[in-house]
Amino acid sequence: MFITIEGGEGVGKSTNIAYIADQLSDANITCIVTREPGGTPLAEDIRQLLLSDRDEAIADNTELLLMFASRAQHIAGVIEPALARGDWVICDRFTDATYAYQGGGRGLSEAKIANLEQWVQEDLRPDITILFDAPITVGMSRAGQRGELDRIERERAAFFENVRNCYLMLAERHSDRFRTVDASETLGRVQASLQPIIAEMKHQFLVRSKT
Ligand code: Z5A
Repeated sequence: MFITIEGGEGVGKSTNIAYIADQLSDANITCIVTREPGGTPLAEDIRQLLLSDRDEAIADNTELLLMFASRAQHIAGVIEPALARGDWVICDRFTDATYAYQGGGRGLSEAKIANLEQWVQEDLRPDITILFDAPITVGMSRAGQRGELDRIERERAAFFENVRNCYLMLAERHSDRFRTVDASETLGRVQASLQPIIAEMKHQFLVRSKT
């Protein structure tokens, strides 16, 4: 299975990915955890280009193309080989983040993103996407406690409101694969609400093992 984890800044994606991976590995499901932008040495270099500060403004189209350049490398080097081996992949952000940040946040057209998605990914799409949703003030205050903010994290509140609204719209549109979790709750409650989703994944593992 190809599982993607989405949501705004500081909502708890990394914290809960570790929890989900532990639960799956306890059920003898071999999974790799990876992230975007990044996931291979070259893709991590592109991440640095995208997130570090520079005097020259990055044009919106450049940002979009770098996201997909990183993704193309990540798919070829990590995601497809893992899925071909039969491993599960848990990816911290994927193309829904592009729709949310470059589409919802920067205002780039959905059609442009959809073209790149088709070109770079062909028929690769996530099987399940877990959206960690919280009011932006919650995630920003959690992320802010970690210290220095990167180039995208320094955007204005309106940008992040648009990102959040776009994620919620995607969850509604793709309700077959999206599972939305209220990430504003305590960690204990968030992990309790992950239980039925993890149970669903384990069930899928049993079904797929038999076929
Ligand atoms: N980006 C893009 O624009 N387009 C794309 O296509 C892609 C990405 C793929 C890098 O992503 C940036 O790239 C991101 C979008 C853009 N930009 N921004 N801004 P990233 O995933 O590396 O960055 P991030 O969203 O900022 O992730 P993060 O900061 O690592 O946040 P997180 O993983 O969701 O949160 P966390 O580290 O697990 O938790 C944050 C803190 O909160 C931590 O101290 C936890 O202990 C605490 N925490 C977690 N859960 C709770 C609860 N429930 N209660 C209390 N405290 C909690």
